Amino acid sequence: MATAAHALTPLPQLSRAVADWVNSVRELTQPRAIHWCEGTDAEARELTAQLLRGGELKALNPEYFPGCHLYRSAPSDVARVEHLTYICTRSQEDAGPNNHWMDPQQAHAKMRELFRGCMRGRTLYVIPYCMGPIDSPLARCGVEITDSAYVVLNMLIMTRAGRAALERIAHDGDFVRGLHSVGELDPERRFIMHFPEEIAIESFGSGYGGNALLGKKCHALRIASWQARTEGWLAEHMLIVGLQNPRGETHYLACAFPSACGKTNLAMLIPPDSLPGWRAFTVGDDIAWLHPGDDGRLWAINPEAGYFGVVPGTNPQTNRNAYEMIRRDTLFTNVALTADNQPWWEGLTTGKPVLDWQGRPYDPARGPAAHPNSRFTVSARRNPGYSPHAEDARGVPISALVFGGRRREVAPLVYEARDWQHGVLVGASLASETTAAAVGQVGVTRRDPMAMQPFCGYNFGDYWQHWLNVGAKLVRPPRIYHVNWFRRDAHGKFLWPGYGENLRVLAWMLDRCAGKAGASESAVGWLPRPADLDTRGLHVGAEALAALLTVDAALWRKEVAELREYLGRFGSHLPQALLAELESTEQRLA
Ligand code: OXD
Ligand code: MN
Repeated sequence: MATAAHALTPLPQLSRAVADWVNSVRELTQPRAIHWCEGTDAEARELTAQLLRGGELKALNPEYFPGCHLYRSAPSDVARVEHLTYICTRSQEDAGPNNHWMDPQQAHAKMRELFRGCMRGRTLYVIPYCMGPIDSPLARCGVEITDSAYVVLNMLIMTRAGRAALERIAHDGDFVRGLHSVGELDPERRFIMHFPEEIAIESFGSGYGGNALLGKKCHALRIASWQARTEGWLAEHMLIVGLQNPRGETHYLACAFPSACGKTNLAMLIPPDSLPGWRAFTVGDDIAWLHPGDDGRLWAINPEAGYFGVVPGTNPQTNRNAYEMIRRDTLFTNVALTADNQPWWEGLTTGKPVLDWQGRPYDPARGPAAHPNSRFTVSARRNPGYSPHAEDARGVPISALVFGGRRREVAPLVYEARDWQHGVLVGASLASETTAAAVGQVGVTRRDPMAMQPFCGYNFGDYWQHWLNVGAKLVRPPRIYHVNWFRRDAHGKFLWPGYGENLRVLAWMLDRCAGKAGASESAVGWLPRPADLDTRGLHVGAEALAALLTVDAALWRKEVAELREYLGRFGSHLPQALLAELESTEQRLA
């Protein structure tokens, strides 16, 4: 039964530790007012009204997009900033060559100067939040302090935020401290600092997504990966999807892909009409916390409660459920507008943009109408395919882990690792073309082990050893796969249709797990032969399918030589077992 509002303990009295921290931040940042977030709908409505009055939010066409709003970020603040993101550990070796590192004392001193007085004339918001179902022993809590009401609105959608989270913090004792200020949005005064040894985050100068919604990348990946290592679990950049086969059995897969490579689409997969009887259920679209269970299987929860998805490309053909989901109660960031105030983005086949993402009259000569990294923020409950088990306290059991990159060549459509140890090498070997999700050049192939290059809070060498250790605890480990939906032919055309058709590949994996599907052995792992895939109704020529399922030994020898060079950078931290796997692969390719 709901308790009357007047009977509730005031939020600042719930946790002494949180109140003391808020006080010390108040002294440093000098805000005009403090707002503790209750997490109620009324509060979200009030904050929305306030941003609408101030012109920071724009209401979208209420007939076609009820409850939807547009936010435009500063043009220099539209993506994650990996070059300004630091892991601050006492020893640089603990952060590893995969991270930018700063000494914690130096970083704190630098950030103190940036934060000093930065909230004068602003409101300081306190957002207690829980990552994961509020009653799950696998969930972890944090508190974000921010001076951005836009960040609050996002956090209210993306996490379980408010009173219940603070009650849990008061009970559990510990919480991740995340301090954020948009500052002056000056790219020259922007830093995203992580202190895993203190479970703390300090982010200044950006109001955008992964830089500012601290529960997401900063907490649920960078800090959580560190916590997971100490506690014996894994925090991964993975979607979680349940697939129900025509016999009514559901199996769950957790899939790691770099940013903007289709995780949301795969998590919300719509089975093609030619594969009747299949259904897909989304548990999560970006992050998975994986725990070895008492039964020797790997269990997963999604720490998030919403989706912060890439908008361009979303349409009824590519992702009907996402298209429907974002037509109501959705916060859009950096999309274009039509004449009748509907959001517009590249990939929509209807409507016409009149204002671009910066609010200027649309001129194709200036580039796309919507920013390529424009986003929607929406509650997971709006997803018509939201899994009935997404909120289960113990999570869902994982049958297969899938790594995938965006590669024009080299990586075949799919292959299966020989065992867990080999699978760790397969994950570590992930490489992908860069996307607009982070500032920097787009389309360059870079190493992105386990899709965690921007997100692992410690030395990758130690991280791979931790993966091996977790595998050793699993009596029934998931099988491990690698996929590439992005292979192209000599003319640059995609060989594989992707989207719902990916189900054919996932179905093969699940049949392999059940010991029912065939495969042929290659130097890099097990591949389906064309006949092993269900190709009923699939419009892919025999030649294209053969190309998709080919391992080109010459290209792979080059690939593996590059991988050896890359892994060598981790020196004594590189697990011997991984090196041995690499050597076996080299021998098979020789
Ligand atoms: C994201 C990302 O926003 O990976 O999920 O950049
Ligand atoms: Mn992501």
